[in-house]
Amino acid sequence: MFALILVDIQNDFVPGGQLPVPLGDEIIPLVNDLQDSFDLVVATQDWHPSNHKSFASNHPGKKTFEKIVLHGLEQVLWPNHCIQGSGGAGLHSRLNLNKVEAIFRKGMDAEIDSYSAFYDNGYKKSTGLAGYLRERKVQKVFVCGLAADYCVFFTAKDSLKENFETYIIEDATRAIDPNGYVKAKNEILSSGGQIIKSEMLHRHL
Ligand code: VGL
Ligand code: ZN
Repeated sequence: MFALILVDIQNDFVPGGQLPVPLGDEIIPLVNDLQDSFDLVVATQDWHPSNHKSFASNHPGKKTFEKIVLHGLEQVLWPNHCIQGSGGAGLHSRLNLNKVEAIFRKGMDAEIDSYSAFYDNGYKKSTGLAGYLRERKVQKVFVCGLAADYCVFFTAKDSLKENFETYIIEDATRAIDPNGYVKAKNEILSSGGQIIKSEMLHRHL
């Protein structure tokens, strides 16, 4: 079975949002088309309380995009984004959700960030996604969405750790920082993952 994971395609991550990924909204028509080729489609939703420690606003004197150490882990300080119940946290209105069987929320613990769809950044808690995919007999996991250098990357990395055959569909993602994406891509390739373009998808299904 083949699963497609739609990572954080939320209003705050597209132009006009609080943490816009450049050209992030461009992926939506392709992501909608891709869904038809999969046995299972799931989505993730970044879903932070307003006191989340990944927000620069919760560290007086610190600026956005500054890095700190938070409970022993490197943490980028982000603008406030994807606050639970806010419009910015909503999945994008043009994203087709009809085939999405489950939405995994993440980033709800104020003390730790959570980029991956599988675990928080400190591997303290699982979202249950790996077990869910295994119960649905998924062998191949395809990742798309936002942002390529953060949540898409960490989701693909954990998917490989969980022994799924893992692909990033490159044209169905956009990065916050293009240099960060080059590094991310190399790490996925060297860990046994694959980076494909959607036009090549048929060769892998
Ligand atoms: C993300 C930064 C902070 C992402 C989420 O979805 O890539 N990036 N929270
Ligand atoms: Zn976040």
